[in-house]
Amino acid sequence: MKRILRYSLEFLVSFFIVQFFHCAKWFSPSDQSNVILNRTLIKLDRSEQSNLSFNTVMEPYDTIRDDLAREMFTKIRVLCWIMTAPRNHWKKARHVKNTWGKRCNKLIFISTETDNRLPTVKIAAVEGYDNLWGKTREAFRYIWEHYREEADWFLKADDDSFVILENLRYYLSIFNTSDPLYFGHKFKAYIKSGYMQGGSGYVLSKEALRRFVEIGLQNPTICSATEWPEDVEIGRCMENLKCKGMDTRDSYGRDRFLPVSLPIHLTLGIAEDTWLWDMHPSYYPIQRGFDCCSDTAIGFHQLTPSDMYLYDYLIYRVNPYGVKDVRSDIQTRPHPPPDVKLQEPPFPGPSAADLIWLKELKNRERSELDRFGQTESENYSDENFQDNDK
Ligand SMILES: *[C@@H]1O[C@H](CO)[C@@H](O)[C@H](O)[C@H]1NC(C)=O
Ligand SMILES: *[C@@H]1O[C@H](CO)[C@@H](O)[C@H](O)[C@H]1NC(C)=O
Ligand SMILES: *[C@@H]1O[C@H](CO)[C@@H](O)[C@H](O)[C@H]1NC(C)=O
Ligand SMILES: CC(=O)N[C@H]1CO[C@H](CO)[C@@H](O)[C@@H]1O
Repeated sequence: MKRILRYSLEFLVSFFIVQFFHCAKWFSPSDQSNVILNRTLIKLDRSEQSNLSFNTVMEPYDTIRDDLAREMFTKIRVLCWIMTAPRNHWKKARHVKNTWGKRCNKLIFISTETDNRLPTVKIAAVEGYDNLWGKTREAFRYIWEHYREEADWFLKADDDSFVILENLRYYLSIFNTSDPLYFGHKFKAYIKSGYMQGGSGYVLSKEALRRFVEIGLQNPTICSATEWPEDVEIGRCMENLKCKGMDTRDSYGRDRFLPVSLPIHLTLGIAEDTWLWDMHPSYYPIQRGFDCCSDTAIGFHQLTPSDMYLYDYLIYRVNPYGVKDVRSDIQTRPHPPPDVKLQEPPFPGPSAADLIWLKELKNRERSELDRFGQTESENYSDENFQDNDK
């Protein structure tokens, strides 16, 4: 009896030791994650050969299980156009089509070269980062000419943006597209009434788009024909055309359009991204931690192509078992944003003392995050996934 007990005990101990190393192997930051990522890459490459991701019919309803979302899909029609470039058709844009782009009522890729695999709309503009404004003008002109009857709202996004269309429709449901409105994350520099940052997407009402194309594009004193960052230029144009740049925060002041990567919003906060803070401060106060971001968030920015699948999976496919909707106050219509009448002055930014405190915090947290990043994800980068064009 004693011997049996001893053997059982020994077996149990060795079992746990083996399991421990087994687990440790999985959690070790070395090769394992690479292998997993590599498998994803191989899969993506195969779909290139088999045309899987490009030539499939878009079936938005496949992804919309909820009756309410389905109803919103038909009532609040959103045309999405994606600014892309020839070298990114395959590298980035197709991943938008494979993920969130499916949920737009109409999805259009604007580029300077035809590519039937996406497909793209080729517009007559010079390619290049310095020429985005020219591309934007031509894109909106094309969309107004060809698709004005097919949508109520017109979203511009990049090939590294992610948009939750259901939350966009929910937010837009309190507005009238016959009013001259435009929406996004508002920055306060350059333009008196602010402008919407381009990366997390911005949205024009039909009336704003009409004014832009029929009035603005005819008159270079209203909409400049010179090259400046496109989001600043469209902001200037919107101001001149008396289109209102709306507050898109939720009623708790949390952002719905998130201009930098989500991990930054959730940890350091965008005020501590000095580049952003010095050059392009936000119009409204911003918050960090979970209060940074609304539970009805809409636009995200700075995603790698693999992030598209990560977001899609976490937002649409995972359901924590036994948890339906943790929010008790979700309304059939959203509460208006805090500054719905656009009377708040621009947020002055932190005081000098705050800035010193922020700087210390930033150095401390960034070095902690960097250390974490080095051990956990240094080797996640892969040639095919590098975002090296900005
Ligand atoms: C990834 O796959 C390629 C071949 O497809 C191979 O050459 C490379 O060594 C792999 N990398 C890792 C980290 O497994
Ligand atoms: C991919 O599409 C092209 C053009 O439509 C076609 O010629 C080719 O056979 C397709 N490849 C596969 C593997 O289906
Ligand atoms: C939207 O505004 C237009 C013009 O101002 C008006 O005719 C229309 O009835 C409004 N629609 C709704 C749903 O309020
Ligand atoms: C943390 C980690 O595993 N880093 C490795 C990443 O890849 C380089 C080169 O392949 C290694 O030298 C690092 O040790």
